[in-house]
Amino acid sequence: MKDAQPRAIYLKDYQQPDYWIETTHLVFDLGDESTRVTSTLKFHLNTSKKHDQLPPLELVGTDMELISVAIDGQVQTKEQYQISKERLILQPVFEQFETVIVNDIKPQENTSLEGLYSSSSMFCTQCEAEGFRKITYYLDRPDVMSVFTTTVIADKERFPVLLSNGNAIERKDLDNGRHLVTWNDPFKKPAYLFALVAGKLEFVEDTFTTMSGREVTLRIFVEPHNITKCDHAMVSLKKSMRWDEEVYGREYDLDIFMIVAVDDFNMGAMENKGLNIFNSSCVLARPDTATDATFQRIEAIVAHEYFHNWSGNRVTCRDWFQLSLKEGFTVFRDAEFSADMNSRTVKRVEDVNLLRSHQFVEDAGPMAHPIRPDSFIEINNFYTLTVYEKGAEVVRMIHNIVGKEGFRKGTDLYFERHDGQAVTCDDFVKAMEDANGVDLTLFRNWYSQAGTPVLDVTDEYDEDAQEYRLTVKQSCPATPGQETKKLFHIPLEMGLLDGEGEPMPLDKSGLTTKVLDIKQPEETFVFTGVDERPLPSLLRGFSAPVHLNYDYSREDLVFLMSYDEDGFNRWDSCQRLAIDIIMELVGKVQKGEELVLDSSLIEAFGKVLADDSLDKAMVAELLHLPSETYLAEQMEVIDIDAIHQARQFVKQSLAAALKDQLVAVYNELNIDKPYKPEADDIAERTLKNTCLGYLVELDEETGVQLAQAQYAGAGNMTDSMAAMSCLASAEHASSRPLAEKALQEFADKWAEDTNVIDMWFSTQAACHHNGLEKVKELMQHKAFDKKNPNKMRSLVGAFCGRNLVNFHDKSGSGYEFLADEVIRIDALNPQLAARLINPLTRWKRYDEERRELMQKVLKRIQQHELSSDIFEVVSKSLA
Ligand code: B3K
Ligand code: ZN
Repeated sequence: MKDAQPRAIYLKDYQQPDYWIETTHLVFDLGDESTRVTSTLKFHLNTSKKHDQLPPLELVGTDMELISVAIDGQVQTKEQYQISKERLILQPVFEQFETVIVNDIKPQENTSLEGLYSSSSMFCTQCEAEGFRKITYYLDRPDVMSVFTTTVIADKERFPVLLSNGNAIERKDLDNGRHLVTWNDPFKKPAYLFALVAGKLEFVEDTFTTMSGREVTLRIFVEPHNITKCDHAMVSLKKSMRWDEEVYGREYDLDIFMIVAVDDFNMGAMENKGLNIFNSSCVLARPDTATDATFQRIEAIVAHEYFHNWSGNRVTCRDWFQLSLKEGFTVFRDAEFSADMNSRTVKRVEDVNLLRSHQFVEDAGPMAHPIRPDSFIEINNFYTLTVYEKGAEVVRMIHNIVGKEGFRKGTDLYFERHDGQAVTCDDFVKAMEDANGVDLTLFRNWYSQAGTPVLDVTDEYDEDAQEYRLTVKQSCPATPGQETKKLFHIPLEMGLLDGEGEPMPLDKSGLTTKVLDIKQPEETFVFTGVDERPLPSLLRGFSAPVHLNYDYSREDLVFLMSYDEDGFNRWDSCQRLAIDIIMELVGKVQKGEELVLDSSLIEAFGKVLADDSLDKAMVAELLHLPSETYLAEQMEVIDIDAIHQARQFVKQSLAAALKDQLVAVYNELNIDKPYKPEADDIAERTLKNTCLGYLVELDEETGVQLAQAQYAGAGNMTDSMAAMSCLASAEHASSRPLAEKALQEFADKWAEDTNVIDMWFSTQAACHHNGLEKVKELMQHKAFDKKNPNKMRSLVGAFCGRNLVNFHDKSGSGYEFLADEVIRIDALNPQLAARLINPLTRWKRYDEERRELMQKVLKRIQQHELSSDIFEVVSKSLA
């Protein structure tokens, strides 16, 4: 721990800085053991604050050695400044002044992957949120924006490529085989958007002509062995640039846009100005090395980081409490982009699935926080599904309230009003209000309140009066620090279906879908002229991130699945039906009763499989049973074994009942054609592999044989990976040796490809046939690296987050293992440790025995010297 007890900081305490920085000039001399950083900063007093005398200049900096500091050319003596582990305090004598600070850092020893660090043979940076303070002493806060000029000096042979933000303005060879490159970024930016890369890299290049006719150079830099895996990212980048011009009128602003792929990275990617740095797993793809899911992830992440150039970089956050200002908005932007590039409904289903399976869990747990938190101990703990995904849902609700054109008016005003500024979530909402003349006062509570609101809906039909009344009650459960909640403004999109499944007009205009604005604790909406009892279709398109309760019968759900004009609700009805049936079976498992599958699910799935009019990706989504995690959320006391057993039973029963159809669809789609990562082809492969996933559940050889043949003949990684994981999880005993053989062959073939091997690790770690011993064995594999985030996530993360029955083994061995790994990793890389620990934080939801075991390991972790990251998660979980 840095201090004895890390302290929380509060949004209400926000104050502007005492000084602003106009220009930042950095010189990096990259050495074999350490790097010398010389920073020249021009400051001026913030005159909008009242000062009796010139305040001290408090710079932050950690893990560095100060060599010298001068103000306006005067070298400061030790008596003239104060230095501590985290701060350098100077006393200026003029309102405007220049500092020159020289300090040494050791990137080669930096295992936190924050600040400047080394990854394989290269140097790179990660500064968001507070990594810049590991590079040099600075005002490391997002409201301090300045123009950066960066000179990088290094050995030319080992580091021929030297990159930073902006445009290269000088290149020069120096003595001793060293060289120098200077970059200038004309756009003012906060330090978190600073980046530097040095290495022996190759690049692919393309150009993009912007809407005003400027030509921009696009480069993707990778280690030489990855040069054949950049095409998809480049195509995605160009699509994103065009889309942002067409949909938001936003043009790229520098002469060059660069992406660099690195293997050691704590998250997916980072939007540094003009120089995005990516986790290699989110940029590299070739049909034989990456699955469809990876291709789609790359398209989405490249777009996300590119879109930040406006939503995040040109207009940035005032403070880190406002993180959702850029993240929620940018996730909304990338989701819309993906929806436009692929299937809109499928994208919506995927996003809602993620939100409900994971964000709802977070919102109901000990770390629950509003999308704009009002306090935190460690900001890195707040890069959450709540800030990102729920944040995007909040932006989506605004989009739906003001409409597509109104939203564009709002974003135009927001970008125009705040270009070059560091602003707040409230500024965003205000721009939407001002551009559209709407009042979002009540809506603002979405920013300040945690927890998932609940809508309880009931209805009445009065045949005589031909009136249908829908009553909606809203509530929101208490969350840590927020016992009672204010009302929300909840847009509830709905429609009514008649007995034939036809949409009914909702008013005189004949509209068949509309948004009800829920603003009261309880409200009744009356529909007149309704000539038969309708069936309501509620929360269409998942118009608000809420739990919606309405007492649908199983017949109602099957009906909605078949007839609802809203594609999302057809899927959701199918999910509700499956949940209802699985949860009933969970009860039976617990009582030791015989399990019988309700035929309505078999009929419904059979109909879906036979429906040629449906998009194949949608069919695959409809056939996906709710995840164990989402099912777990339906139980007050989670019984993971019963959930697993009931879900497996349903899967196996469906496979048995629909075997012929599944085989027929599989065969129809199992055709040999060149791989293309395009929506229709992806849909076909997804559906084919979904069918295979069912067939291997049968305790007979049909599925195993198909999987084996697919593995042997696969022409792309999607089919190869799907077949291998089907073999690994298949029920029939004949699959075991075949799975072993396939896994071995796969490992031999891909030994040199770190991203492919990660998928091999995670397939095995997540497979329910494998227990902890297998994970421990895999951790000894030569391709495993105990410090690398991708490796840790693919083994430890996949086991603890996806292999629930084995992680929650009654012995508590999974918990002890995770605690050991968290303690070990925390000393090296706190951000990674804080992500891995997540499965332990929900301990209160389990049975008493497991509760105690989990609580015990959390307390054991607490005994160690901890980072602020783990300290915060553990102490909030135990509270
Ligand atoms: N802004 C970065 C995330 C930084 C995380 C720092 N712990 C990537 C993104 O959301 O685009
Ligand atoms: Zn982002």
